This record gives sequence, C-alpha cells and structure tokens, in this order.
Amino acid sequence: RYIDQAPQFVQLHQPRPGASHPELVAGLMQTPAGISPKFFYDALGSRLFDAITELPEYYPTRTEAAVFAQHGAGMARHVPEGAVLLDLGAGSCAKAARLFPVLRPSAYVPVDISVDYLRDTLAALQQRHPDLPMLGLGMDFSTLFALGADANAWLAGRALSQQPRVVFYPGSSIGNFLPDQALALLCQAHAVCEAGGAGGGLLIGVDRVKPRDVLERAYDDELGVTAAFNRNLLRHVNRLLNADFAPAAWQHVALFNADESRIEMHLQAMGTQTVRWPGGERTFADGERLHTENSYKWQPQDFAMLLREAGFGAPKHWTDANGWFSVFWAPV
Ligand code: AVI
Repeated sequence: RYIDQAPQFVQLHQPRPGASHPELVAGLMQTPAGISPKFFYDALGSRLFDAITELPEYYPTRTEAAVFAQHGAGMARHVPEGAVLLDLGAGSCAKAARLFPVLRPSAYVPVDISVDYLRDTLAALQQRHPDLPMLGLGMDFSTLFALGADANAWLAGRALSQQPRVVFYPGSSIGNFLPDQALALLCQAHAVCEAGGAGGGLLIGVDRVKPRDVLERAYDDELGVTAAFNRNLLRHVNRLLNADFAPAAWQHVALFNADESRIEMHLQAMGTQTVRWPGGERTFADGERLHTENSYKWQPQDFAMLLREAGFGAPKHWTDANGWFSVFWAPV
C-alpha cells in the first residue's frame, strides 16, 4: 500500500535563471520577435492562468468541464479502468482528480514544466488519495514527450509497466502548438501509449472555431487578468535572462486570425523600448509587437484527421450543446 507517502518526483527539466536560454534569445532577435508560450508558466503565471479559467469570458474550461460532466459515463465505456493516467500540463491537477472516480486509474503521473507549482498541488492531492501511487514529472514535454528511465523504473517497481496507459491532455493546450508541432506531440503520445498494455489511448480536449467576438473576448477580458498573464511573461524572461523588460510599457493584444484559425496574443511596445540582457539587446519601435501565443481553434473533422495521422485508431468525440468544445478519445 501507498499510504501517507509524499508523491515521488522526477525533475527532467526546468527553465533556470542564469542558464543561457538560446531559444529565448533567438526569438527576441527575430523580426517579428516571438517568445514561446511555455514561458508563461512560472509560479505566478500558473496561478494567473488558474484565475483566467474562472473568468466569465473564458468559456473553454467550463465548457470542457460540462462535456466531461455530461458525457463522463459514455467516455468511461471506452477509456480502460485501472490505467496509468499520464496528465500532460497537469497544473493544479484538478481536472484529472475529478475524473478519478470515473476512470479509476492504477497510478497518476502528472507532467508539467512548472515544477514548484506541481510539487505543491501534487502533495495536497496525494493526501486526499493516499492509496493511489503518484509520480510527478517536471519536464518540458513541448520539445519531447517520452517517459525517461526513472519513470519507467518507477512503473516497473509497482508492476504497472503493462497496465494500459491513458494520456490525458485537456484544456485545448494542443491548440498552443503549430499544427506540425501538434502532430509531432500526438505521435509521441501515441508511442508512450503503445509502450503500455493493450487498451490505452489519448483523451484530449480541443477548442473549436466559433464567432470572432466570443473568441476575442475570451482572450482580452474586462478585468485584465489575461493582460497580466501576458505581461508576466516579460517578468519571467527578465529573471531567466537577467533582462530589463518594463512590463508596464507593453500593451496586451489578442486577435483572431481567421486565415490561420487561431487566436494570437502579442505584446505591443508603447513607445520605443530597448531591452538589454548580458550579451545582447534589442530595440523595439513604438507599436512593434512581440508574438507570445497562438491558440488554434480546430474543426472537429480536421482534428480527427490529425489524430489518425499520428497513428491513433478511429476516434470517438463528444461536445457541448453549442459545439464550442470537443473531447476526443483516440485509441492506440
Ligand atoms: C493553456 N491554453 C490552452 C490557454 C489557451 O486558451 O490557449 C492559454 C491561454 N492564453 C490566454 N488565455 C489562456
């Protein structure tokens, strides 16, 4: 039994202050400049994102929750019981925890880049579920998602290597990847599932195309929480690179690019801005934009094709009454 034990943790990667971060610097030097949205999620950024999910304008979280609440029993007919539940971008772990009674996993393996945040939330969750083995994986799965030797040894040590694996990827975070990158990540998820016992697969939430005003309000809320989330990225970059961005001098911009089927978030320089860091600097003209995020909105038939391309079998699909958000089950 696994009682009163602190969850175990494997830290594979965490962005560190003082490291060189060539990817960040290259993005800052490009025209137009860009920063990967994974840098939103320092400890404050993770909390700001949790606040976003409470906003009346931000429909995805509550719409997805309604799809799970309404169709959870139907999903459970396809998703195997007793699986190892791998939760990508777990954050507060709340969404997966709500599914424990339906999916009855044999182990819970949350994966998140924001290691300190995950450590806290997972410790609290382990207290509430003392019998469920939990392993936190602190890693940046956006570049490579694979279980390392430590995680495989942890599963083997609990005789869980041949349990089916269910990769849970809710929240439409797949939308934050360019379609080619999304396909690469889905292929990796497929390989991870395939390495476990029969019956595994991917349970994934995907945001859908809808009227522009609904989309743009969701990413530019009245209270300015999303604006703070966007600007907090600059504080995180300041810490990582020892740079001197002045967050208050950057305006939050969110717009729907219908040709690309994506919300784009940018930070727009208010006045000329010169940003310096050890070994480099970049001057931004007044009004110049720094691209911080894409959030793709999919048509369900296109996403189903992407899943098939990644190697999954015929997917099942559930949605809400408005057809705003979809949850797919894609078997290995
Ligand atoms: C995490 N991800 C799915 C969110 C989204 O909707 O693309 C991130 C976010 N950006 C602004 N608001 C929320």
